[in-house]
Amino acid sequence: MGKSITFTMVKPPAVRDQNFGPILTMIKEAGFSVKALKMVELTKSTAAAFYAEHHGKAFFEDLVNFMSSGPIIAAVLEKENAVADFRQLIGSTDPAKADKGTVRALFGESLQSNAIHGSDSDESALRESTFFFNHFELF
Ligand code: FUP
Repeated sequence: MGKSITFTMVKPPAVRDQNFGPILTMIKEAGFSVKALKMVELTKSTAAAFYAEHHGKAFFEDLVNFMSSGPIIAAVLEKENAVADFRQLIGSTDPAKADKGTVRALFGESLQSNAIHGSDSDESALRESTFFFNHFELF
């Protein structure tokens, strides 16, 4: 099987608490390579556009405020079976339910503050990667 990509964001509290280093080490040790990387702060409207699929849900406004509350680190990662393998590495959305040793179990604080994002499909991975990175920023 050929290599594919996934998109990730380390969320504001995990960036603020300097957890990016250990998280990146876990990503490297799981066999992913970095195709693009940057630290940026989302505006509310940018966060709302990124999470458009959740528009109208009860948690949407809190999610938008949370994701624009400080800088995030965005990256595009490459590996065989990238989307599924990355979701296994980060664990369930709720850190309390995430498998031991996963990124969310280790660094997540709550369902909302769950340390990291991972794309849920190849289509999402492409959409999310090009949302954040242009042609000249993808290697
Ligand atoms: P995931 O694919 O695991 O990142 O989770 P979802 O796409 O279902 O949700 C996106 C983000 O919305 C989660 F990371 C956290 C937040 N969320 C809530 O705050 N409350 C919920 O009930 C569900 C999701």
